[in-house]
Amino acid sequence: MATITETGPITTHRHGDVLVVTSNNPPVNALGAAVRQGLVAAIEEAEGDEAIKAVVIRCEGQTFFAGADITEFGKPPVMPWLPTVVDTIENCTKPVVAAIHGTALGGGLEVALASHYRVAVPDAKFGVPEVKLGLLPGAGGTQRLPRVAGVEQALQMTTSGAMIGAKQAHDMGLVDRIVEGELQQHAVAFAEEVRDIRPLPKSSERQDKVEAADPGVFAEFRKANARKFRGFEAPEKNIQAVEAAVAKPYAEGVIDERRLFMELMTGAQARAQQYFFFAERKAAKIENIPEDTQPRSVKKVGVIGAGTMGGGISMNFLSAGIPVTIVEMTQEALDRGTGVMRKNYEATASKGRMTSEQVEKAMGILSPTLDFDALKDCDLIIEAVFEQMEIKKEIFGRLDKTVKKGAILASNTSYLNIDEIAASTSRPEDVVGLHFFSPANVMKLLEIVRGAKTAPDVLVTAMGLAKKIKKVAVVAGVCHGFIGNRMLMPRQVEATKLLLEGATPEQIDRVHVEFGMPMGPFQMADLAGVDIGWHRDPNRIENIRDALCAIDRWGQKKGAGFYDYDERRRPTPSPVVQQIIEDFAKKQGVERREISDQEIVERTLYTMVNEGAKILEEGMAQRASDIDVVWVYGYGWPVYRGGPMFWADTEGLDTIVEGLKRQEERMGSDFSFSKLLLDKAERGEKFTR
Ligand code: 3H9
Repeated sequence: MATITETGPITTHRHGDVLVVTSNNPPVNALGAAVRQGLVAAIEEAEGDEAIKAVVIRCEGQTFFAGADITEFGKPPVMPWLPTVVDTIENCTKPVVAAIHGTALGGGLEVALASHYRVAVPDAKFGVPEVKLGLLPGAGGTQRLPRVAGVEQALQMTTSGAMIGAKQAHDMGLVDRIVEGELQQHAVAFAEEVRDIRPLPKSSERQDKVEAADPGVFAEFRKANARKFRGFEAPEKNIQAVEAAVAKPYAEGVIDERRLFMELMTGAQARAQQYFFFAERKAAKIENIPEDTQPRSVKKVGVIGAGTMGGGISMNFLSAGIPVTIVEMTQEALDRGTGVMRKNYEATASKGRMTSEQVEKAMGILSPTLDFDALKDCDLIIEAVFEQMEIKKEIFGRLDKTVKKGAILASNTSYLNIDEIAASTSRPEDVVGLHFFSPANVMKLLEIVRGAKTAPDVLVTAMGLAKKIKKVAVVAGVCHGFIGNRMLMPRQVEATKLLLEGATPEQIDRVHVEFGMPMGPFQMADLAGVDIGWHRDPNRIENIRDALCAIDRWGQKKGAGFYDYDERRRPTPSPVVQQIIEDFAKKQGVERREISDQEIVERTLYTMVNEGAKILEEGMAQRASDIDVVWVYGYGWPVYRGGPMFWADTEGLDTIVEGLKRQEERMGSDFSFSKLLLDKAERGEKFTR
C-alpha cells in the first residue's frame, strides 16, 4: 500500500485494484484550491492506469469534506473550480465510492453526490448549509440532490441548511450503505463489489425522482415557509434552482444554478452571512488570557431558583447529560419549577424531537432540593433569583461559606454589577456572570460576564461549557446591561419619546419588522410583560408605561398592553393607548408632528450603533463582531444584515453620524456621541472590516 501520489493535501494509495484517495486538510477538509487540484489529479491517475478498477474518496481527521473553503470567497478564483471537480469525478469511467464520516456538507456533499456510490458510518451527517452563508449549493448540488434524494427532501435541505443523520440519508437514497467499523476497509470492499457494474450510476442522469415530483410542491413549500424566509434572498433562489432540476435537463439546470449562485454570491446578504459565520467562531476566542489555560472540570451543576430562568438554565445541562441540583425556598416553588421543566421536555418529545427515554434520562439526573447545603459539591453554581443586588450578595456570601474550593460561582443577572456581587465572597476570581436569554432552554446566546478579578480558567471553562450545551457565547465586560440589554436602552428611550412626538406603536414596530427584526420594541414589551420592572404603585403615574400598568395593560398575558389582543393573541391598535399617549404629550407640552420612518431608523437603530461603539470604546466587548453575535442570537437581528455593527459599516459610518447629528437636538440630554464612532467616521474606517 505504498503512497504513489501526493498532491498537497491529497494522497493516493492502492489497495489491490482500488485507488484510495485521501484528503488531509485540517480542520474540516474544506475544498480549497490544493484539495480540488489533488482530487482532479487523483481521478486522472485512476483513469490513466488500467490496473485500477475503482476509486474510494475518503478524508482523514474529524470529517469528510465540510464544503468549499469559505476563506477563498471573494478572492480571485483558482482553478479548477468545484463544479469542474465534481464533473470530473462523475465522469470517471471507473466507479467512485465516497467514504463518509463526520459531516459531509455543502461542496462536500456535492463531491459525494458526484461519486457513483456513497457509504457512510452510522454517525455521519449530511447537509447543504450554503443557505446559511446566503448561497446555494453551486457545484451541481441543487440539481443532483433532488435527483437522488427527492424534490421535497432537496427543498427542505437546501432552504434550511439543516443536517440529517446517516439513517435518514440512507432511507432517502442518499447513502447506499451504512457500515459499522473501519470505514476505509468497508469502502474498499464495497468498491470491489461494484467494480464491474456498468453503466455507472450517475446522479445527474437520474430522472425518476424529479419526474415523480408533484408540480404543486413548490407553491406549497413557498407558502408554508413564507414567514421563515421573510427578508432572506437565498431560500427563494435555492427553491428556484431545485425547480430548474425538475423543469429542465441536468445540463440546463446547472446553468441556472450557476447564474443563481453568482447572483447570491455578489449580493450584500451573502457578504453579511459569511461575515457572520466567522464572527460566531471568533466570539469563542477569549482575549488577554494565557494560551495554555486549562478548563476546570464540571461534572455537576447547581442552580439556585427554579423559576422560568432557573428551570430553563437547568434544562441545558440536563440535556447535555450533566447532573443538576436545583434549589428553591419552598416545596411549592420547587414542584412548580420542576413540573414546568418536565412539561417542556414532554412538549419537545410530542413534536418528535426527543424520545420519552431521553426525557426520563434528563429528568432522572435532576435533584430538586430545599437544602442549600446540597450545593456544596457542585463544580458550577448558577444563581437565577430576583434581580436585586442585596439578595444576590446574600446568596453569594452563603455560597462562599458552603461550596467546595474551586467551584465556579455564576450569576445569571442581566444588568447588575458582577464585581459587586463577587466582592461579597472571599473568592472573586471564581465569580463570573452567565447571562442566559429567555427562554433559556431555547435561546442560543450566552453572555459570559468577565469581572475584574474573574480567573482565566473560569472563563475558559464557561466558554467550553457553552459549546457543550450548544450555546453561542460572547464575553462581555461589567457594565449596566452588558452588551445586549445595554444597547436596548437607548432604543427604548427614543422609541418611547417618538410616541409622544407623534409616532404610533404600530409605526415604530412596523419599521423594525420591515428592517428584519422579528418584532418591534412595543411588540417586544407586550410579549415580555409591560410590568417588568414596574414599581407596582397604580397611583404613581410618571410615564406611559406606568399608565398602562395602572389599568392592567401588562401586555399579552393580560390581553392588553401597547396593543389590544384577541383570544388568539392577534394584536390590533388600541384607541385607549393612543389617548394615553396624547394626554401625556399634552401634559408634557410635547408638540405632536408627523414622524418619518427614516427618523425612527435614525433614533432607534443608529442610536444602538452609537451605544455599541461606546461598548467597544470602553472595552466592554472584545470586538465589534461579538456585538453582532449578541444581537443576532439574542434579539433576532436579521443575520442577512450581519448585526448592528456590520450593518453600520455597510451603511457607512459617516451616514450614521450624519443621521445622529440630524436627530441630536431632538434626542437632547438622553444622547451623547461615541468618540470612537466619530473618529472612525472621520477617518473613513469601519468597525468590522
Ligand atoms: C460551499 O460548499 C459552496 C459550494 O456549494 C459551491 C462552491 C462553488 N471553510 O465550526 P468549527 C473553520 S459553501 C473554511 O469551530 P466544529 C472554522 O472557521 C460551504 N474554514 O468546528 C474554524 O476555524 P478557526 C458549505 C472552515 O467542529 C474551524 O474550521 N459548508 C470551514 O464546531 C473549525 O470550525 C459549510 O458551510 C469552511 N467551509 O464544526 C460548513 N468550515 O478554528 C461550515 C469550518 O480558525 N462549517 N471552517 O476558528 C461548519 O458547519 C462547521 O465548521 C463543522 C465543524 C460542522 C464542519
